[in-house]
Parts: sequence; C-alpha cells; structure tokens
Amino acid sequence: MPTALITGITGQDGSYLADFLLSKDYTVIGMVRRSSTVTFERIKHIQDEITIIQGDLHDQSSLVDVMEEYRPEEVYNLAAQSFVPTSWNQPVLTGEVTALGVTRLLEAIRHVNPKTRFYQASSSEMFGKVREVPQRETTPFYPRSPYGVAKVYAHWITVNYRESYDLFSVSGILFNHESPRRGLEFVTRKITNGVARIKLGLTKELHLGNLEAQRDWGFAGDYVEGMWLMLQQEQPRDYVLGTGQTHAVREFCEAAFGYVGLDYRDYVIQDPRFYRPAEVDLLVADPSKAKRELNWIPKFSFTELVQLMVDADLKLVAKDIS
Ligand code: NAP
Ligand code: G4F
Repeated sequence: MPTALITGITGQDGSYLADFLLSKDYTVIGMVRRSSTVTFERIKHIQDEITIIQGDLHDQSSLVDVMEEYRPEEVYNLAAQSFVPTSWNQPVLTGEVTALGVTRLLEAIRHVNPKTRFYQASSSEMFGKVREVPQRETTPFYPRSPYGVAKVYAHWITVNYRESYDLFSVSGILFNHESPRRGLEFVTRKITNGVARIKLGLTKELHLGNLEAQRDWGFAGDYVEGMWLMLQQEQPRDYVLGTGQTHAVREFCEAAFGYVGLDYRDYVIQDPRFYRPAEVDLLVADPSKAKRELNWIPKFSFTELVQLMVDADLKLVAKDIS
C-alpha cells in the first residue's frame, strides 16, 4: 500500500486525514515541528500506527531528508500558520510558513522524486472580498489578510510547479470545516466550548467579534476524503470543497445555545477586541466541480455539525470539572 506524508498532522485536518488514510491501509508518516511540549492531543489514539518524524516548513534540509528517507507516493501539505488574526500580528512568519514553506516542499519533491503527488491546503480566504457569489475555481482572488495573501502565493506556486515541471500538484480550495478537534480560538469551537462552560455553570459570558460574518461551514471529516480523492484522479486539477450553504456567526450562536435550551442574546457580548482590520463578509462555495468529477458530497448538515460540536464540548468540560 502507498506511503503518505502529512505535514500538519497534529492539527485538526492532519489528524482526520491520518485516520482516513489508515483506514485505507496507507503507511502514514507525520511531520511535526520541534516544540518544548508535545502537541499530540489529536493523534494520541493513532500514535502507535503512524511514524512521526521531525521537520519544519522553515527548514529546507528537513524536507529533503524526509522525502529521501520515506519516498512517499503522496504528500499532503496541511501545515500552516492557519489562524487569520495572528497573520496581522506575525505577517512575516505567516509568509515564511504558509507561502514560502510550500515552495520549499515543492522543491524537495522536484529534486527527490518528481513523481510524488502533492496536495496543497488552499483556502476560501483567498476569495476574501468576493468578486462573485457563490465562489468557484475560476472566481478571482481578493485576499483580505496576510494569511489570505500567503495562501494565494501558495496556490499559484502549486499551479506553477504543475505547469513548469509537470508535477502532479493540486490545490484544494477548502471552505471552513470544523469539528470537535477544531482549535479553541476559531469561532465555531469558541462558541461550542463557551456554550458548554455556560451550561455547566463555569462562566456567564462569551465575548465574540463580528456576528454578521457569513461562512460556509462543513464537517472536517468529510473534507479530508475530498483531499484524498483529488490525488486519485488521472489529471491534476484544482477543486473547491464546501457545502454551498452559508450562515452568519449569529446563526451559529443561535443554534448552539438553542440546542441546550439557552438564548444566546443573554450571554454573548460583542467585543471590539475580536474585530479584524479587514473582514471577509461572505463566503459560500459552488462545489459542483467536485461533485461532478470527484463524486464528493459533504454528509454533515449545519445543524448536525453544531450539535456534534456542542455534545463533544459538554462531555469534555464535564470531564474537566469532575
Ligand atoms: P491547524 O489545526 O491550525 O493545524 C496546522 C498544523 O500546521 C499544525 O499541525 C501545526 O503544528 C502545523 N505547523 C504550523 N507551523 C508549522 C511549521 N513551521 N512547520 C511544520 N508544521 C507547522 O489547521 P487545520 O484547520 O487543520 O488546517 C489545515 C490546513 O488547511 C492549513 O494549511 C489551513 O491553513 C488550511 N485550511 C483550513 C481550513 C479549515 O477550515 N480548517 C480551510 C481552508 C484551508 P503544531 O501542532 O506544532 O502547531
Ligand atoms: O473561525 P474563524 O477564525 O475562521 P476564518 O477566519 O474564516 O478562517 C478559517 O477558515 C479559513 C477558510 O475560509 C481557513 F483558511 C483558515 O485557516 C481558518 O481555518 O472566523 C470566522 C468568522 C470571521 O469572520 C470572524 O471575524 O468569525 C468571525 N468571528 C466573530 N467573533 C470570530 C469571533 N472569529 C474568531 N476567531 N473569534 C471570535 O471571537
């Protein structure tokens, strides 16, 4: 069975992709960066089934070494500085990792084994101040954050290496996808964890930013299958993955609080500290190409996603206080 290298395996998507590839009998190599404490929370259930190696998108030689040692047939580049607000505080680091890191990895592939299939984790943030609704593969980009700008570079270098060197390199333009493994700083998880803490009496307030922003939210487990499907095609092509439905942050609050019998208006406080210098107001995907060519259809509805996340956070918070 093939070997796959996942960068960013300790993140939300990396952990679901590792689960998925193991279920298909892949040999999974996970690249992790060195830190003073381990960040294996999301992969501890599969730690014995995968090979963990150290490497960093900042460091060219570590990428060449891993390609030479494991010679993976597929590389999924999920590593990034992925939190949009941090990209205004650390724009250079964001560019180094999220943009130039992709060139470093492509160079490693090109020199060690140009037959390797490469997936780049591109983002609907590239559409930013959207030029058309819904957004599809041909919609022009207008990024609104240093993160979005870095992802546009990463997208085009992936396309460019395909066209320049004939690499099988594809860019998956994914709309927001969430899960109980989502980082606590992202708005969906912040809300569902806040709901659980309020319901269980640990706090009385939840401070949020812009409640009117609209996102196309799906379940992360559905999206990692789409990544894999892109690398199984005969031709390397770029695809948008999303649900085709959009909801405001306010609606997410309404659904999450409502699920446990609370009214979000009694607890949510709009706090300017969480506003962004430039906002992405509306994202909604046209995933018809993925449906047509990959037969990819997300299985989770918005309501099921909200309930899955609230239930998981209720369990987690209850365990923490017991
Ligand atoms: P995430 O949970 O923030 O995970 C990011 C991963 O990147 C972590 O494993 C992190 O390692 C790793 N990383 C960060 N800097 C690194 C470096 N210099 N070298 C090596 N690894 C590094 O993100 P996610 O939600 O799983 O998203 C996965 C990818 O998809 C990202 O590229 C993100 O930008 C993109 N994306 C996500 C969404 C979404 O809605 N989730 C949508 C579109 C695109 P540590 O654990 O050590 O921090
Ligand atoms: O959950 P968010 O931080 O996700 P955002 O910025 O859409 O980015 C995520 O999705 C992208 C795909 O489109 C990925 F590429 C990226 O890596 C990341 O996974 O914020 C969603 C919306 C924003 O409009 C934000 O202004 O929620 C709004 N929001 C309102 N209050 C908040 C808050 N966001 C956060 N993080 N925290 C708040 O308190």
